[in-house]
Amino acid sequence: MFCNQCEQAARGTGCNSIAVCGKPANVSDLFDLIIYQMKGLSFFVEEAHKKKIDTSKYDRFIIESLFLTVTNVNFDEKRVYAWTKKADNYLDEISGIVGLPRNSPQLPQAASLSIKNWDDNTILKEAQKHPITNLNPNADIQSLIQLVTLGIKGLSAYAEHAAVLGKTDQTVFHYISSTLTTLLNPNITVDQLVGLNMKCGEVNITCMKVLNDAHIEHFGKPTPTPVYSGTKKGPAIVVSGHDLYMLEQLLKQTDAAGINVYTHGEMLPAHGYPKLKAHKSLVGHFGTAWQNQQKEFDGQPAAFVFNTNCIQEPRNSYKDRVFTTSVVGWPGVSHIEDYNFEKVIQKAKELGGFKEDKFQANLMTGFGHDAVLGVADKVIDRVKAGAIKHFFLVGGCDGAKPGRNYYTDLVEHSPKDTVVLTLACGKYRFNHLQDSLGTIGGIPRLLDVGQCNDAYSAVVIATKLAEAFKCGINDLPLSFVLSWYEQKAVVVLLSLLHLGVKGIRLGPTLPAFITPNILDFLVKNFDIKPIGNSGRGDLEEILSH
Ligand code: FSO
Repeated sequence: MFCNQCEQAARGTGCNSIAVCGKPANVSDLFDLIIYQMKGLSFFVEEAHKKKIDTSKYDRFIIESLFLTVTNVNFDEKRVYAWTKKADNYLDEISGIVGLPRNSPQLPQAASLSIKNWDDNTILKEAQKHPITNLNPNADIQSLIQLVTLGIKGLSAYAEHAAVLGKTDQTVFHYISSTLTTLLNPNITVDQLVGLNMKCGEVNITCMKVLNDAHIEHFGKPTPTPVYSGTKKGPAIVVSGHDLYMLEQLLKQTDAAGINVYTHGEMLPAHGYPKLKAHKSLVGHFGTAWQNQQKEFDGQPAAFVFNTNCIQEPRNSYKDRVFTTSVVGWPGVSHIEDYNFEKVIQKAKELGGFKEDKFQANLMTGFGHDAVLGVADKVIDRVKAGAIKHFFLVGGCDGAKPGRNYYTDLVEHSPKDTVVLTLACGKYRFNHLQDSLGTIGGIPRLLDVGQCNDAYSAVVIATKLAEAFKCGINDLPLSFVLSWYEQKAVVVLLSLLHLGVKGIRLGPTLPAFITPNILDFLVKNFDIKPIGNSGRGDLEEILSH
């Protein structure tokens, strides 16, 4: 194996025996094979388009497969081996539909490779021939191939969240299948790849809009909502991930069962949606960001459901009460296929739940673009009056590295005439500071816009502010300070670059798959910079301009 797709890449270069995230070497190799198979499947999808054949079944399978390979999603080798076989069946099926047998000489190898009747060992050996980290001898081309491939993984995750809610967009599917097919060309050029990367960012904005609309259509517009963080006496289920549809299905079943349901990590923004908070069993929020789960779940008398990333190895003290849904997997952990949460409810009852009410804090969430733009006049007045001097978007992923205290430092020391918008799990570095940060004329200084996919809301807010002040986004008193960890953050970054946002500060370290030349390109064209040594130092620099 060699994997450098996330911010934890060992020694800043890559993991080559067992991954820092805990992914075994064979699973990492199999992920490479799945990407290769998806390139083959994309080739057939493109052929099917030429013949006007409906490809929706295969489009959906491609995004699910790529989502499966995102960091901290699936660690279960049995399910991953089975997935490679499933992919092979899809390849067989579509080759029949488009009338191109898999042994046709004109097919690319990714489309003709058949693993039918192969044993696990043979599949693994084949997987090792297709590392996504070594596809092109030119390091810069290789770097751009990885950037776009990882961007497509993140895009696929968002497309799958929307698809679960019944919303899809052909632009997204067409971009993915045509790009994966183009990546099969060994003579692909730097210019082509730069274009594909920028397009990935553009298509992701469409995708995040589709997801945002799907959330609003299904659950109502999020509104600012205080969330009880802590525990309440009684049987408990804690839900971690991003999938609001899964949460809704669980809440329908727990309302009648007398079980308390808590959000964890990226599920916190669920409390802002009217149709979700109407459920009486949704009682509050438990814990903080994904990387604290082992400590926070240790020995707790609650059942835990992971509906997307980020899952970590469950300790023995709670492994028996962990459940996964959708593409998430951990070996030896129960997987729920059909939104029937009877087993989870049963487990929560058996465990008895928390013994007492233990309040920790009130966390505010639900400042989506509708809520923020609802007070846009007030915000604009405060800016014109000089009461708000600067906006920061401090968002992205949280992670385990110590350098992430930078984000706490920056927000904690942001001057009283500044407003911080935040999104994704990186908010846990500072959302406990909400009360001490206070308000400006009734507007909270820290606004939680939502999950990482709600970067769309942040883009809408920035665009509307720019319109109100008759300027471009880069002319606003707005600075982007981002933290990244996995591939959804990669695609959000590509979206910001597509919008022409300049001067983004990115940390805690730069991606291992970016070469010095590509970094130079990003610096020259987008003025992208690594975060400095301290949040305070960067604050001073930002505000001095
Ligand atoms: Fe975080 Fe994990 Fe949402 Fe990521 S929980 S790290 S960018 O999966 O998706 O923000």
